[in-house]
Amino acid sequence: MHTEPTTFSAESYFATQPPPPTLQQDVEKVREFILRQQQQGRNVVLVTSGGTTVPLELNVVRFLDNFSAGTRGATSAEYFLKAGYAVIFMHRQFSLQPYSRHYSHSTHPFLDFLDIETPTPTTTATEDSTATTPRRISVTPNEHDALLDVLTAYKKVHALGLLHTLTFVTVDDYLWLLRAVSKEMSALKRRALFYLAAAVSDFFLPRQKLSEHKIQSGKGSLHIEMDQVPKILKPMVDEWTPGGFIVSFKLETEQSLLLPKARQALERYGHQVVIGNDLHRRKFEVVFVSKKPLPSLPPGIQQTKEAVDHAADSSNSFDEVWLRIDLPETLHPGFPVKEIEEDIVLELVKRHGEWVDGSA
Ligand code: 9Z3
Repeated sequence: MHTEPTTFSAESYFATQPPPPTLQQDVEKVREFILRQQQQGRNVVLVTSGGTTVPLELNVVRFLDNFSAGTRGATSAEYFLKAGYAVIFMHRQFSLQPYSRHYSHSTHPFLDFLDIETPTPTTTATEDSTATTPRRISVTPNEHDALLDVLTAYKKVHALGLLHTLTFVTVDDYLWLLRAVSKEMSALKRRALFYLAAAVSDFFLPRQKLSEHKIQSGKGSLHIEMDQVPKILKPMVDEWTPGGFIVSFKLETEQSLLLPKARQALERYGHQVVIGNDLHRRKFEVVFVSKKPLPSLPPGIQQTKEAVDHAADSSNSFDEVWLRIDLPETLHPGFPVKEIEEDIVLELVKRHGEWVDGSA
């Protein structure tokens, strides 16, 4: 059966698509977390991370997914915590998380660097004495210091209650959670920072068009027409969290599209920063795109029409700052010397600081 595509606005989307069952509980915990941080005068950043799925069936057997492992989000969350922010880490279930990301089961499995200490045999040892001697584990010496640093930071963040974690799986979970958390964060006004690094599907299947049961293969090929996910940045900026400093990411695979698409997003949604990244260069090169402020004038003096027109001309109205880090080609080809997220977060902390104190 062919059905016409539906164009969803944010409003019609939330009016017709059901919320995830745990939304209310999640929101209450977020509210408590924000209140605690507010009482301590902390800035709070919402970091979204990892990919969203699009289920093809209600009793879901198949779904559409994307490549994101959540490295950008998990790494950035650590640097925000280091900079004194409280972090709401909203991530795709089972994607990388701050701190534990260093010991991912696929790239750096922790069992590989734990040793079992062999008990020293004594003169009176019987055959089964080792079975009763408490066995201990230790960390391989060359991993010891790095683990100690990670563990120290992790324990401190948890003892101080600075990290709150939320999970999503589908794009619907993501949209509902994002709206609810943004509204809660509006209580923080300018102290709220949004760092939208999750890889969000552009297309989805609304509940009304989902097959209830597993799609059968009997008919040969499979044709699916998906609807466009509503653009939620506009209501986020205008209604959900006025005053918040919003940073979105723009991902492209064609380098030449990066700047035009980033500028277009800023024009359309009116938020503060778009960070453009190319899929293959994202670990060592990103571009910060933001609107140029109008030149400041003495109090009481109006902007001239020329100044406003000049800024409105898109070739004049954007600041574009590239952040790049070196690649030590000879040592580890393709692997940067440091994590680019360290520089991204440093730059954003500076810009958000200016936003909070009103100088931006
Ligand atoms: C990003 O561009 C992130 O930097 C990556 C990080 C997903 C590339 P990894 O998780 O990758 O470290 O492997 N995120 C935003 C992607 C996105 O969905 N952007 C939308 C778009 O490009 C706009 S919000 O249209």
